[in-house]
Amino acid sequence: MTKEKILKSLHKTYMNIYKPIGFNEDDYNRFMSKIEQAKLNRKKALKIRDRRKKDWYQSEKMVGMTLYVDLFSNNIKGLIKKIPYFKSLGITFIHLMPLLKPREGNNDGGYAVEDYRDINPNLGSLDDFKLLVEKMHDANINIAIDFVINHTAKEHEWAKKAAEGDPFYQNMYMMYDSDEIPNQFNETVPEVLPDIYPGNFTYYESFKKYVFKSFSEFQWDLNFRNPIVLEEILDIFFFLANLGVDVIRLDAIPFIWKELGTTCRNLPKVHEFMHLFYLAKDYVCPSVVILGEAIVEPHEIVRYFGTNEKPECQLMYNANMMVNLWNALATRDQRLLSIDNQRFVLPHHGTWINYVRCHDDIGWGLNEDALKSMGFDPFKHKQFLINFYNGTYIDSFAKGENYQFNARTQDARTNGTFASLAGLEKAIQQSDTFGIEESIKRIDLLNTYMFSMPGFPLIYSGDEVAMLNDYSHHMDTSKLDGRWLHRPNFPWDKEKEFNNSHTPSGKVYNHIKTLISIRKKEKLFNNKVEQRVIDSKHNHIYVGYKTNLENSLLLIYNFSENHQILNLNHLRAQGLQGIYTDLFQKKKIDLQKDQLNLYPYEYLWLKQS
Ligand code: OTU
Repeated sequence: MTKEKILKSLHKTYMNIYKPIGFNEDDYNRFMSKIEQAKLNRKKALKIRDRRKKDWYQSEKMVGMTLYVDLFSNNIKGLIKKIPYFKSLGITFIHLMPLLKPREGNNDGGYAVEDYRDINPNLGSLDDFKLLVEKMHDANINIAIDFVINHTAKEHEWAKKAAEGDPFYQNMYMMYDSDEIPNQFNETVPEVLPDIYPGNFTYYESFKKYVFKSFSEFQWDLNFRNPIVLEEILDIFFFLANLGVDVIRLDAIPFIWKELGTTCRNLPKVHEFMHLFYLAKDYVCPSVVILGEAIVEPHEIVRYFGTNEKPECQLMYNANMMVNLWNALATRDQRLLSIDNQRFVLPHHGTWINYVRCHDDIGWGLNEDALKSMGFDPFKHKQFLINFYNGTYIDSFAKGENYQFNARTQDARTNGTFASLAGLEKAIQQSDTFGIEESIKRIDLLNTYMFSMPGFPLIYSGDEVAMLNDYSHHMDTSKLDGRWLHRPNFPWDKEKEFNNSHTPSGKVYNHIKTLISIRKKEKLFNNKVEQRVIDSKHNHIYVGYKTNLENSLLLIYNFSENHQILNLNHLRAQGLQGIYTDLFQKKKIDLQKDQLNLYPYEYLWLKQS
């Protein structure tokens, strides 16, 4: 976009948001003067970084990892020492879980920020962080950090001044004198944490106000109707960008705009804000990438990419594929993956972050229409998945726990590590050697699948060495939230096992290492190359196809623990032919044959040149 075009669109978007609620050119000029200032403040070294290819994050070389600094390496200095670990694996992108200064005690894993302009003192200082970014960049690793824009901790200085009664700061939050408006909101706004922090408001006797809070009591929602809030938030955005951060993860974006009579999720104004963020960052720091965090219905997630004409986020979490993978593992049925993987066309800048597990729970948001068309009752099916993964279902291999169980609706989400949910924990407990082997096959299958999908893979640290659930958090009063089940300390004491392919962690680790090295060498994994889903006419077998002018890749996955036979007629009928070579085992497959026999949980990346 040209400078003139960005400025024109900024004006238009700003006015779309603020004109209908009574703001004018003066407010816009104040907003713009902050943006111009941020452009002047952009550091020289980073301006050079800004010149790199705009689509750098779409490369096949992108392989991500998410980690908590304290759980992984105690602190930032410790993390710098671990750079060789990432290099030897081949990681090129690291998302550091919240590390800005949080409130003390329970802070939702850092998602309750007290000071956005400082680092959590338990992890280090701003200087440590700057050094970390420098060293990571030297090692060709991009850095992402969280920016929690929907809420601050109630200990943030704005919140403290609001609680002291200062109306200027009270207007930065959503505060009400009586329960009249809160009650109206409650009629239509669902609860996020009905179990631990029910309701959407908290009443504070000390300053006699009802305060809007979507999440925990100590996380107060910001009031984006107040343009000062936007200005402050953008100012912090540029402050973070100026620290050299490459990707900024905007947390909980669906929640930032509220309107009476609605669910206060995914409202049209949120999309105007996301476009505004995109334009502002394109103007000030064009190489910085916006990652949106919206774990909502699939058709709502995809809207946060915006369009070619009106871009919003460049990266989004592919939550839909993540749930479909766990569904496929439990049912051995891949059809939802096939259906959903061809549902949306993304704008050019839009890129999925593919993942199997993350620091949050799994919410069972499946494509209900597709389920119905397959003859499943969506409610019963969700109950099956909940019980399968909490391990109560009779034939389940999984060991997980319910999260936010709602007795009225019987609804629940699921906690647990990748390996425990995939069966490794149960098999180890039962000294079941065959079960251990089978669970590793499941883990390898899911990782392989995730690594081959359009977008780029993101490993949740610990999963690369098959970490099991951590039950010790039950003893820690600041970790009462059930999600700590899958947030264990990284097992450096077992580091020797990682490269020992006779142990489960070694097996999983080695396979990931192989995936990374193959993926980085294969141009067909660039995000620009689309993937076509091939109808395998087989519930257990997923087939995908990628091609550019020179080469093609055929991706085949057997989601069952039994041998399966793929009828190659169906592939030929869809225009595929010739001889392919598997990138893992080097075996050759001729599509002229009648059928392909697949081993239990077998995966193939077949290449034709
Ligand atoms: C995010 O998640 C973070 O990932 C969580 O760790 C935080 O607790 C939370 O925000 C509050 O800061 O409910 O299950 O659509 O789904 O923001 C995950 C967005 C969450 C929400 C998402 C939230």
